[in-house]
Amino acid sequence: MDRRSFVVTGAAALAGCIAPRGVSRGAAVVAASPMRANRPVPSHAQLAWQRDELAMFCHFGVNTFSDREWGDGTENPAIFDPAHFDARQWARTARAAGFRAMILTAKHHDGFCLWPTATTRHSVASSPWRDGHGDVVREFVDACRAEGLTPGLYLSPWDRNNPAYGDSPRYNTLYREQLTELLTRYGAIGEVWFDGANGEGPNGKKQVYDWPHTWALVRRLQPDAVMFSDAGPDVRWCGNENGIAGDPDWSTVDPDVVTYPGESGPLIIPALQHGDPAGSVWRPAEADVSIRPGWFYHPAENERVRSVDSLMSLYFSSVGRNSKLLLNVPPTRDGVLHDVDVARLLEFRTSRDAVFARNLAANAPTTWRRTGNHSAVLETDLGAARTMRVARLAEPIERGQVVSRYTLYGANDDWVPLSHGTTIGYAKLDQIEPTRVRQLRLVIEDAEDEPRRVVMDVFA
Ligand code: FUL
Repeated sequence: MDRRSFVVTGAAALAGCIAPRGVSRGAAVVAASPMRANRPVPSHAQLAWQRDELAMFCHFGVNTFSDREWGDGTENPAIFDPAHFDARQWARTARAAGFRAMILTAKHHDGFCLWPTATTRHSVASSPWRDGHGDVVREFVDACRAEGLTPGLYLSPWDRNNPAYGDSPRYNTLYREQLTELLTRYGAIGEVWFDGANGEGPNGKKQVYDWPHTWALVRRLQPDAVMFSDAGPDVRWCGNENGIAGDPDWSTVDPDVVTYPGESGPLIIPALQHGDPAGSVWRPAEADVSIRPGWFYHPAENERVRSVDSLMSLYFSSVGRNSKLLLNVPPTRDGVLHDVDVARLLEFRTSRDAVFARNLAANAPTTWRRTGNHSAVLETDLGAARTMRVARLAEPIERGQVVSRYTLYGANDDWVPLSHGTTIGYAKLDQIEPTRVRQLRLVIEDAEDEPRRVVMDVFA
């Protein structure tokens, strides 16, 4: 379902008051050389977020039981009763598949809260699950920690159940109370995920969100968390729900273009997809997509789980384009990940391990030389002719992102171009027609500033 059609503008004036993380706080600011402009760099939290590479999204709630994608808020909490609920199985699977973080829909648009909140009776406390004493958020967070994964939470601002929705100040206060519960009861939360959907309330009224205060609250309660939304402030949506990052994909943005979640207009999607090489704020892209057609579990989709090839292609179009992949794997009505999804995730891991098994350039002699203020050449000698299929390029992003155009050449006898590209950033993965090469030459043809030494790994 396209959330854009439910998005309404109107909060723009409220947005933009909170300082972006990359600029405001404890970022690894690098002393500028005379040639170097003062470019944005990531905070420690943004760096850690990016290095996770893979996060698993879990859409779970009353929709799981009603077989819908968007509940309307009239669902009876009695339908929520996962007989074999096991968050540890979710986390064990995620970890075995090489994921390092997980995000749970603590509340989706239907307003049903997966934790026993004091703000509404529309929650697990009114369900038969664990006799009304259960707490999905608690079990989720505990399971993540037990498996060494970073937990994250999604709290839908759009709430089709709550009578306060549409009564703007009253609902904004309630929304912040819900966030306060989530961000004070469960220890460190790595990512807080804000959706931009903004439909009408059950009372037919329009809600005007108060993003600056909401973001400030999160920053105060969980200073080390990153906040995701169309407008960040720390991590931005990549502009589609297909898991495909832009090319080019800059981690820097102009914060005056997308100023609040759900903003629409002709400039928005291109800005989300590509970022801005001249942007003043570090706000990398996250690519969200589901392993199934829907975000929630539907029995009829058991045959429509993505293939390993499709997952590999997502990996190349997200992590391989300077983004992070947030792959949704929805738990079933039993409260576990389905066998088909589990098997597919493990095959995905096996496939990645096979592709990245051996870095042919690991100990190869390599030279880096600047050829101009915005250009450089990296040369590697593999020692013997090898068949290569994938190149992984990486800029030292803790010091910023600058490369805007490059060509990779290989030679056994004659030099031939192997791939052309635009941005590199945290990681750029180039799939190459299998070619036997002994020498490799990466030519940085253009950059926003003096390029710093790029790391190149090569895989057979
Ligand atoms: C969208 C929502 O409307 C979908 O249901 C889902 O949660 C997706 C990740 O975000 O905006």
